[in-house]
Amino acid sequence: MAPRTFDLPASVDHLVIGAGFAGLGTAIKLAESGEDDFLVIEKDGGIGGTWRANTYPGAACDVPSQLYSFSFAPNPTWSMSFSPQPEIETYLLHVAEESGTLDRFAFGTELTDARWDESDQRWHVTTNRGEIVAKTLISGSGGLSEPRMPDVDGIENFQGEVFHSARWNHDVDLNGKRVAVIGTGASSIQIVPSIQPDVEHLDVYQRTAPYVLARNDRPYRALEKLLFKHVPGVQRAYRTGIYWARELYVPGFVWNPKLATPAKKMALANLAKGIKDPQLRAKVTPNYQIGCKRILISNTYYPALAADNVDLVTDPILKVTGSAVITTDGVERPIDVLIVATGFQTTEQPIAAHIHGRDGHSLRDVWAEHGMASYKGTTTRGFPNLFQIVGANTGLGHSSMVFMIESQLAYIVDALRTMKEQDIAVLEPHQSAQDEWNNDLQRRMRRTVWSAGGCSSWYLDAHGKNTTLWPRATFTFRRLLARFDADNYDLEPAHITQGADA
Ligand code: N01
Repeated sequence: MAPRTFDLPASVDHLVIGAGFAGLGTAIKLAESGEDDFLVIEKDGGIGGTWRANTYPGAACDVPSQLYSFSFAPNPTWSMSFSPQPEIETYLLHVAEESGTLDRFAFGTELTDARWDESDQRWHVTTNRGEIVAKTLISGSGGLSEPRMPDVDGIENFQGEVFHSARWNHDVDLNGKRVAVIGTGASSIQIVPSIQPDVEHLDVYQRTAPYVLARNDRPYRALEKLLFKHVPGVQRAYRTGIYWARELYVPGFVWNPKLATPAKKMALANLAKGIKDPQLRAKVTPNYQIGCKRILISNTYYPALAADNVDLVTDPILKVTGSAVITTDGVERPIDVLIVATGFQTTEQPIAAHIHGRDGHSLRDVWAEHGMASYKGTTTRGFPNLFQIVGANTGLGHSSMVFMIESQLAYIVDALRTMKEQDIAVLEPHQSAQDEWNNDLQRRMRRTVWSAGGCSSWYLDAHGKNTTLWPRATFTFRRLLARFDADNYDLEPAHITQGADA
């Protein structure tokens, strides 16, 4: 799809940031609810968000597509139970086209600054393509969008090709090359088996071993696809079954890690099946509780590690030179290409630095001392009429983020309906409601596997506080956000006459 460019409007009712699942879902729900005056700005050139940005070899979803898709836009043509990235990107584009909202998307448009102006009760937003004034700002900028480069000494001096997993350089031919991959997270375990057969040699630098379960992936049969398309309820039944199977992980994560013992046994069986060499097995056996870091799924990662042209390196990296990686034991491993699969900036969302609230402070300033904190992961004291999708403590380690996004969309749409019905110009959560919400979350967090599981992970911020994950069942999140709770908000009417003597 060629990116559309058009002059930005001077003002809109609702300005949406990002064209991934969150931004697209917002556009569709705004249009459905009659809130037609909106614009979605997206810095990239098209629809898709993370599913457009992550094009590395082997990129695929580790949540089944029946669940990792909009409930209101089922796709009967998924080829596999876990969809590859290109299919998800195509799905999102198709949903956007069908929704009739595509003409409200301005691509190549990046928010550089947003300031709440008390005098006109509006957000004043600066983009690389001009200014826009908006009643509400709805951010769907994504929790996993900004790559995090590793703090490895000398990496900038490397003379070969170096790129992050989320910014894959498709111009680099890996055939016959000596390649290093830093990191063994969800991205790496998809990349490693995809490139291993082609490269001359592959060094995989592991800091912490992940738990890897078998990936029960399979192509959908023609009959299933026919049923999905023509027999009402079949696809929904699949989705419901997958939802509840995934929800079974919650007790082991948030109540008692012992309940996750069966999952641990399955992961260790997958390891034993994939790797026969006892020394390599020992190196990749995790030493913390399952679930503490994201549980990964793959049938091909362990066999790839066991291949003759792969070395798993567990000695810490000392530095990178112009042509090699040197570990602390003094071993130098020459390479042609360095791939960093070291994840994303999760606990300090980059957009937070650009959004300035009532008193001029940015979200980043406000969150600097105690970490990200919002009300219901959606609204934030001091930032009137700002809605964040996939905000603080809305992430999941076990199920579909699309479920959480749809829960937040219902809340936001109900908030906008309330504003309209009650002639409210400005809403902002009570400090007490926000504090109570976060105190409760952090109290629940203490006994979760993410806090007590003996690992460090991207779920935790610099203070060791979990500001990313939701520590309860996902249906509880949905219930708590089902209705906009005006009682927990300061609500202001519009200033009487803007610009007139008062
Ligand atoms: O990133 P990660 P990711 N030296 O942060 C290591 C989603 N996702 O891109 O564990 C050496 O998980 C780091 O080591 P350690 C999913 O939510 C989904 O893989 O911190 N190593 C770790 O091994 C996922 O959780 C899909 O000790 C360093 C790795 O880099 C999230 O994205 C697919 C290092 C980073 O792992 C992020 O996954 C892919 C250093 N200096 C991703 N710094 C789906 O299928 C970091 N590491 C849906």
